[in-house]
Amino acid sequence: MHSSEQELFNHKIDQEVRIEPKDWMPEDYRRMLIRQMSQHAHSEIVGMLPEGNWITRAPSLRRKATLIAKVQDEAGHGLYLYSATETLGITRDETIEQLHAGKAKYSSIFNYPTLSWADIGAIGWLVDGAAIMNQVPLCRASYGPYARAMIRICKEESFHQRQGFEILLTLSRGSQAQKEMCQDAINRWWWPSLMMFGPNDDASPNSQRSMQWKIKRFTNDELRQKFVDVCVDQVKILGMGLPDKDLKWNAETGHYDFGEINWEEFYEVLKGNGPCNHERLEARKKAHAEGRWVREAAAAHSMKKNNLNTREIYGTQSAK
Ligand code: BYC
Repeated sequence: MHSSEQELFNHKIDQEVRIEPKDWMPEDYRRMLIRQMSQHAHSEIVGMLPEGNWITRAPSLRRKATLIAKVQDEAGHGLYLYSATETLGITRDETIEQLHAGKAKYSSIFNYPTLSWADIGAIGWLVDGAAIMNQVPLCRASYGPYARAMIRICKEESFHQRQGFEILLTLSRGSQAQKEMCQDAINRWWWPSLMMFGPNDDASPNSQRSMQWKIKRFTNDELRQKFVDVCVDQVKILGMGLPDKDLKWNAETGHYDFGEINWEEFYEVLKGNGPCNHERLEARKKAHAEGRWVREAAAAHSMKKNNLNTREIYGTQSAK
């Protein structure tokens, strides 16, 4: 028998038993999840913007249809994650308000511009590739609703990663100008993709507790290293290079060593000073304001439908 709720919680974490919304949980665990999950949800939604930028300019009908579907998937990911976050006792309105007020973060990567069509390929290959590396372990996160949402998200992300790689593969076999466009996109997205994994482990204030609670299963540096190792092989298939002169195989560690990340740039982006921070936040606020009538109409419709259902039920009962 367990003498306290805290012990029962610890026992569940030890035994890999999922924590569910109505279970007792420490306040700090709840807060840690709300922070990470809501920021994750915001990232999915803000992440639609750089790619949405290319829907009207996709080079063929097939590319356009695929890109629309991908951007739509990101909206779905955001919605599952907002719903999963709501199970922790915060409303969707509150989390969105935190984003719009600049209090909640979203992934640094979405503050960079998409300058050419090749960027859509690079986002798929590198950004979605980094996302998968980080998110597959989250399918085993200790909080049930988060882990379950991640399963479907990861399936869709792996399709996204492949469509991005295929865009780059096509460009890499094209004209000289297309090859250059491909290399240029890789050069610009490589370092920001490495930053997606977060600060180095010794500068990551949340990692230790998150790992103890089995929310995160690997540290930021562990996942970043796995990602680098995978990309070094994949870039060879493209016949392209990665923009890092320090990248080299280390037989002792069995991994690729890589150069120093520009952490000053990372923290500037986090502070709101990246190339597109202002633009992204304004776009979200505008969309939210312009979508107000849709939310109100949906709420009114739902209320009307519920009233009708209630009447139908009462009607049946009174006829008995
Ligand atoms: N950008 O202690 P740390 C996608 C913050 S969506 C911004 O290591 P933690 C996609 C961090 O929040 C990709 N902020 O934190 C979508 C913390 O600040 P606070 C999003 C970052 O949580 C559409 C502080 O720095 N994926 O892929 O242990 C289209 C210290 O960090 C970043 C997720 O959200 C960053 N890169 O670890 C295409 C995955 N890194 O909150 C693709 C879920 C760190 O204390 N999240 N910070 O003020 C996670 O796995 C973890 O939250 C992180 C950070 C690994 C990101």
